[in-house]
Amino acid sequence: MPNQEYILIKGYKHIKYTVKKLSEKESLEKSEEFYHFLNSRRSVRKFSSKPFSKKIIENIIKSASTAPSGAHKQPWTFCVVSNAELKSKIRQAAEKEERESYESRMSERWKKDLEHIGTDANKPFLEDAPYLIIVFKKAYDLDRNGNKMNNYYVNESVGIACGILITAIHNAGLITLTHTPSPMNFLTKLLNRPSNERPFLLLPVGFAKEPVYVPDLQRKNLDEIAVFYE
Ligand code: IYR
Repeated sequence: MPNQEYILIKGYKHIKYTVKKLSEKESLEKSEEFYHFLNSRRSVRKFSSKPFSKKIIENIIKSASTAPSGAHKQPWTFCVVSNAELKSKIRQAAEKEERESYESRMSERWKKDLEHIGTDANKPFLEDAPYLIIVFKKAYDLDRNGNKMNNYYVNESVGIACGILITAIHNAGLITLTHTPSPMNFLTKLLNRPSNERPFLLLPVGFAKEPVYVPDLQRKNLDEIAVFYE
């Protein structure tokens, strides 16, 4: 930006920043509206293959990348898969791991806890959704000469970015769900990612295949999730 107001702090440029001022009434209304909007988000497991513009996915990813991160390292890579053959390979590999998990890796108690959600080892959404976003965390970065550069609070940073990603998906009128096949290393191989990147989360993005039903879940009340020290 030309002629942008700035000062130097310890030799580093700091630009003038202003946040749009709201009246208390506007703030209350906006916070309430946003809560209701987010409270209408649900994880949906049945996707239609209805296509939509890649530009929407690009905006969603740019939104996620506004997340704060340790030392502003932005330690993430968002891989977007729309290629049918690759989606099919991902589905096959994920279902193989999931079958193993549901059959022997997950405890009976864990499976019991999941029963009401109705998940199993079949993951058709990995082929049905027009886009899969696979989020990788960067354990470290490499400079031009291949030297390791540290990243900080990587899990926290990438977790926050994924929260914003999910919010941006909902804001665009699309659906997603957080899929965490375990172990996830097959994604590193299939997507040919470098050794400093580790798979973090997989999110199919698209539209629901109507009619769609979701579990009748209740969210915790404020007094169960917050403590006020006044
Ligand atoms: N990763 C498996 C199992 C699973 C685990 C939890 I915790 C969930 O909330 C949902 C699923 C799967 O994707 O089916």
